[in-house]
Amino acid sequence: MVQQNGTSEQSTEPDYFQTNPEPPTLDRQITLARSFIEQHAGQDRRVALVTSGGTTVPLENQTVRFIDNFSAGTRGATSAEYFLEAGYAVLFLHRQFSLLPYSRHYSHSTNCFLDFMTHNDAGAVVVESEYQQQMAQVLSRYRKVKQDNTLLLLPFTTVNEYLWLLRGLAMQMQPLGANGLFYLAAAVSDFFVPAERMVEHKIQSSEDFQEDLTNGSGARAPAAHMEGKRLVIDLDPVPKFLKMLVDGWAPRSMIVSFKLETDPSLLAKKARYALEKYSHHLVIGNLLNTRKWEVLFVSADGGERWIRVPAGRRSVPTWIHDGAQMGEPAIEIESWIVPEVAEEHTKMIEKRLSKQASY
Ligand code: PAZ
Repeated sequence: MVQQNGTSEQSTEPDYFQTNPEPPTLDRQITLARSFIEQHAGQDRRVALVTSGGTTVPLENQTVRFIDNFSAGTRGATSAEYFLEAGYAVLFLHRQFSLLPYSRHYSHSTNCFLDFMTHNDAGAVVVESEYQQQMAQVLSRYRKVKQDNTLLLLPFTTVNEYLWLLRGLAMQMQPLGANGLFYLAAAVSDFFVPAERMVEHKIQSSEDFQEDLTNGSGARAPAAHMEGKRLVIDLDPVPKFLKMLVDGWAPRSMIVSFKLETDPSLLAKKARYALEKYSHHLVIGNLLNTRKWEVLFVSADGGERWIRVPAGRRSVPTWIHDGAQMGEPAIEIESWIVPEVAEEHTKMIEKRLSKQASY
């Protein structure tokens, strides 16, 4: 496809991976993923790659400053648990130190795990009696996942690490065919600093320490640089990785992407646009302020459908009062999203099988 500026969209892939360095941990992570995928392919188990949390955009090679986004990884970590419950093995590609499946229930920002503990009469540390039941349930699900080796945690921090990992993992998942599922819940930066325009050292704010970074060569200035007292940041667009995933890296898998907006009037339009542009299977739209209790499914067959958790059953932080009744457990919207995605995945696999049988 030729864009208005005359460059080919597909040509961005080799360019990106030729000009932006491979992360030093990539080989190790891909090796771990390969043996995980082989184990589950051998057991004819479906494998979901769940992406989660936000990518960073470093402004310096020796990074002091970086651009980040809001995502805590709640959607990804929660969804991963429901995929595991549905029988999938999960590659959990997540922002380092963001929420993780199972431990998310006792994370430091909402529920400090120490608040669940107490001393018994003998002085031993034990779980408070009121939390015993809930913690026992989480613990037994976690133990089962460890025992079956159905969850592999793969961390990233920068958008560059994310892109290299996504590509590498997608290639490893190719032998799974239709049994592979991509569930792209991470908040990936749309803009970045390309390696060739990244400064090595911390950007100096004081005019007394600034150097001429182009050395009079006429080259483009570094993407982040000082102009007098002002910090100027001039970012390049991140290549359209969803296009590369659908067309090249994972042509036989089911691909589900998320679309985040803040303007309600744009959500359906943008979700449909993404689906038509990339020709994958499903876009799940959500709005920043309501994402924990409503999402919009936009599917390739033309359907658009809201899934909404009713007020009173919403899973919201305890300091927000939404009228939840005592004794009514909150519903995590992912407990509705994931079974629907899994059902669509089943339909896709059955369609493929019947097509193969008719040849
Ligand atoms: O991580 P979180 O639970 O706070 O937020 C989840 C989310 C809004 C990042 C996710 O649902 C999403 O929409 N991801 C895709 C964002 C985008 O690239 O449009």
